Amino acid sequence: MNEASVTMPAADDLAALRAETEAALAAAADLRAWDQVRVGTLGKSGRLTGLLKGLGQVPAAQRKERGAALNRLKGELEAAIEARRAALEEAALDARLAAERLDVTLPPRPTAPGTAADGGIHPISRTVEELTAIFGAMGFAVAEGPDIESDWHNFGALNIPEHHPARQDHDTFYLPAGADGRRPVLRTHTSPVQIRTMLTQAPPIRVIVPGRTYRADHDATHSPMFHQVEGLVIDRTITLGHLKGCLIDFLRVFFGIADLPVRFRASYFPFTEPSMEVDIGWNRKSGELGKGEDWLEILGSGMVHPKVLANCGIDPREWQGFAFGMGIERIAMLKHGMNDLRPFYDSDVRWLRHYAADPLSPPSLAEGV
Ligand code: 2NL
Repeated sequence: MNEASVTMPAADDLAALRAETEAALAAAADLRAWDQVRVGTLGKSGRLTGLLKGLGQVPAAQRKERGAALNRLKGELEAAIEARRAALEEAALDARLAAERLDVTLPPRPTAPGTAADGGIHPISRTVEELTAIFGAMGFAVAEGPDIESDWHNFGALNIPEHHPARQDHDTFYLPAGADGRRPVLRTHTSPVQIRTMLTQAPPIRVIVPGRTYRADHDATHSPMFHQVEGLVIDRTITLGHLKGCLIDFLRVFFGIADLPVRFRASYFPFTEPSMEVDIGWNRKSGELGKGEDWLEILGSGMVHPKVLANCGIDPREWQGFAFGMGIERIAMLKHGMNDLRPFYDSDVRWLRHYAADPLSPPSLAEGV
């Protein structure tokens, strides 16, 4: 190779390489084509690499200038190649985003009944959702607490005396005594959560407490584990009138019967004074609610006993209020015409399918519960 042939492609060959590389980059429609241009230019046997390798053959007089021009071109081509990669990647991402766009607001396609994809809300959960919607609209918050309780939170603070039948072993699940010699209990009602609420929150208080409860009892209408909801309202001027209005409204909305007859009947609980059992009208023969001459006991209620307030550090001369409690299985059974409590916990998929609620239609007061 004579000197002339090496020195001849001076500026021209570099300009041509730049133009051709830029054209090839512009023509590269995807990252595959782009990579071919990159390797063909900067790779081991690439065109620019070849020119750089040939630098040694360039006469010393021109070598410096030629080397500088090649390095400039290398920088320019590297920048152009990198810019094209970024543009192609962005275009590829845009295309994917357009192609894979999801409308997360679309309802799911209906599945054939009974296919594995079907999911439903258990009637206990659904009933808790309904209770929460109704009492939530009346300004109640939901409170939660532990299932394993101290004797004091479950009984003592509630003015339930030492000899009360509810404390007997046949009603209450006791756990082995702890280091302090006291036996914890599985809570027999959700009242200890209201006790904890009064101990930690200053009045006014307006809470409902849905949750699991435990009693040593098992037949068609009793389960050793069941669910209760209790409510508690404490303020300066809360009266029996508020209790009645609140519970009448709740029962009529929950059962969907605008003129449901509701009766308050004097009763006794250690933690309320006065205490009232609440009945709704029904027809015992047909089981129909709201019609007929018969009364069905549905919940217990009363004005919170001053001793219970004092036990929780609330001054009963300044604050008063009402409380109530009911069984969740029981009101769910009445609402849906169920006659046995046990299937709630059997996980029989036929029963679940029959009574499950649609997860995509949570209860709303606007549409009716
Ligand atoms: C029923 C009766 C009731 C309460 C629960 C309560 C809670 C506190 C203070 C006062 Cl912390 N009362 N709860 C009051 C009256 C009745 O439940 O038959 N439940 C199934």
